[in-house]
Amino acid sequence: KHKFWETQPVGQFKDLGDNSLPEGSIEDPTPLSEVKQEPYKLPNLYEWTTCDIDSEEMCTEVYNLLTNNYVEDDENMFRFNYSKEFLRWALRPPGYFRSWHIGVRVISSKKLVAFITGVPSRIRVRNDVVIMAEINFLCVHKKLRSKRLAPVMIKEVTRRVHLENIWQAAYTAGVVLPTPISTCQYWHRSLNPKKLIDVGFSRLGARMTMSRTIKLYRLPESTVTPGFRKMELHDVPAVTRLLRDYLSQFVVAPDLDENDVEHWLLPKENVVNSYLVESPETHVITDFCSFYTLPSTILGNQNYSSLKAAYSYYNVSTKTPLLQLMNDALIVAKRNDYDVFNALDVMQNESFLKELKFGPGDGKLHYYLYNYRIRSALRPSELGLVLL
Ligand code: YNC
Ligand code: MG
Repeated sequence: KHKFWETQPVGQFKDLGDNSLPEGSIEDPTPLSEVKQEPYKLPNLYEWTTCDIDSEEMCTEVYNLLTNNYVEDDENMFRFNYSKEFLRWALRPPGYFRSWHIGVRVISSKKLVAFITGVPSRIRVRNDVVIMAEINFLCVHKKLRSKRLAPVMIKEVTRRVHLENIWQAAYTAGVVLPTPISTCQYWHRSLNPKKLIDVGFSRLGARMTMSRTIKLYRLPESTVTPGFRKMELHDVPAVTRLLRDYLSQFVVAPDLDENDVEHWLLPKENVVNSYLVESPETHVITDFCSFYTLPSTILGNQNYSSLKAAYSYYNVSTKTPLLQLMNDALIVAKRNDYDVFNALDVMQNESFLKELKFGPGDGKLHYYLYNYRIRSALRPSELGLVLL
């Protein structure tokens, strides 16, 4: 059934429920001298290219490939539209390897037709902190689908990860592969219900009018928590402590240091937003929330071409109730013209989703580890990891 994935060091369906298998690495690392030195062979007419995402020209090529060929919803109404600034942010975290930003071109025309990326990350699984690659942005041009190009790209990124002496990876996908460590669900909170209904993202509920719907999702102009403000550079040490402490409760979570927090969480216009609560009395930072910006292209609508979506990222509450903190996040997202606020049911998110009027989406998101076995699937609430 999975001709490629059956050959890979991942949890296999046949082994589900076999508790005799140990947790952790599936295959031992090999000496670096035994890692294949030359790239995997592509079909004739295609060649590998390493993408210099710093170059405006290369970044535009990647942006155009993804804008036209990346992930769509099941009904092909929307397609992710990661911005160039977002791609630069996502692909250049501390310690990144340019060799892990991999493209495929048509030799004759030099047209970019496929892409896959990795970035390094420390991920803790129970008590084991493992250096992994986070694999993302796997994309094959629509005209080249179902030709088994994806397995070659996955093998090539694996080879380049191995060359850096890294042997594990984490990734998410909407499709079921061998075998998810957890299966999560997206929830959506309407901020601009009229537009969402007009473009077919949501539907008017039974016995609801448009004006009642608009009233239902209305939010106040300003946030309610005293001391709620945007995160700044000088907050990095305090936010790092807050996050490390909070994430330690989850089975799988990133092991973040100050450099990671500065990169991943310091606000970046149109890419990532972070807010915190600084106690007006003690000036202690007690709570934190963040979301990233990922618009979707609206396919085939006369009136609208883009949906502005916020995606819940990392949130920590120690003093402000999580419900109130996230309500403030919704308020700032609404004030900044987002149409919808999305969140997975990971971490403690279930505690606010229903009450803050999020509705369940139809797609699922499956989380995977490469070359790392987990005894049995985790509940979404045991996951402390959000990938982009
Ligand atoms: C997928 N999303 O099952 P089997 S998510 C992994 N992730 O293999 P072909 C996938 N594998 O089942 P197509 C996958 N989708 O026969 C399909 N596959 O064993 C497997 N879509 O290859 C599939 N982006 O080339 C099958 O399929 C084999 O032409 C079939 O290409 C697939 O970024 C794709 O959804 C996804 O652009 C490129 O459909 C194409 O259909 C496409 O014939 C729209 O491939 C965009 C899209 C995926 C977003 C993502 C995470 C990717 C993770 C890859 C796995 C990483 C492993 C770890 C490596 C480092 C290890 C170290 C150390
Ligand atoms: Mg293919």
